[in-house]
Amino acid sequence: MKFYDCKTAPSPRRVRILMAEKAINIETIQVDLGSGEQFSDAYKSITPLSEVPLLVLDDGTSISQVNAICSYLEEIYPEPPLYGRTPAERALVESANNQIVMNGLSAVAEAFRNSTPGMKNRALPGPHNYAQIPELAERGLARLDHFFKGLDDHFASTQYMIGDYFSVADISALVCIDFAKWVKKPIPADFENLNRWYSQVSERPSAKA
Ligand SMILES: N[C@@H](CCC(=O)N[C@@H](CS)C(=O)NCC(=O)O)C(=O)O
Repeated sequence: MKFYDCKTAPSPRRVRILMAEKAINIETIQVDLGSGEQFSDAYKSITPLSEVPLLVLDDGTSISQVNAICSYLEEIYPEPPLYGRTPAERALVESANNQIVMNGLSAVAEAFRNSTPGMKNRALPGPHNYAQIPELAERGLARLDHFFKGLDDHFASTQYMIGDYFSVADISALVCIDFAKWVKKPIPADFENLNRWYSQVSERPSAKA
């Protein structure tokens, strides 16, 4: 297997943390997004999406999208389980993970990609150029305020995203909070519950991935 990564980018970090939790070692190839390597003919011949992360299996099967890659790795490296241990827990993990992607990660991406000068015409990842819409950057920041408040309320009564069980939803939320620093949105100091959870998950060795 080969894992196509960019060590500074948030999406592949979600996969890296999952791999660290499971102590998986996969040959890793860095794609330099800063210099536009994702648009090179060599990389486009592997994935027309021009995005990272990407997992290429030994038979040449190419899997894109963080959620698909992480689910695949969970199947073939089931320990420790990060997608739930019972049918109900699996449903709760998937529900929480989807909400973090929709309401958290996409809000940061919206704010970052629509306001950063270096992202001009790159308001969305992928092979097509889209102009920035400043209103979407503002909306992303407003959505993040709501997202942080929702998490702070959530962690008032629970240790992790799903009870006392550390899951892939915690990985996604951790990466989201760190990504939010790119748009100057740290966790507000008075969000004690969210800060407690963040310190706890950040201290796991996998968080360095
Ligand atoms: N929906 C994709 C999103 C992946 C994504 O946004 N990747 C970014 C890096 S964090 C990327 O490849 N950006 C390339 C670009 O901006 O041209 C997934 O879940 O894997």
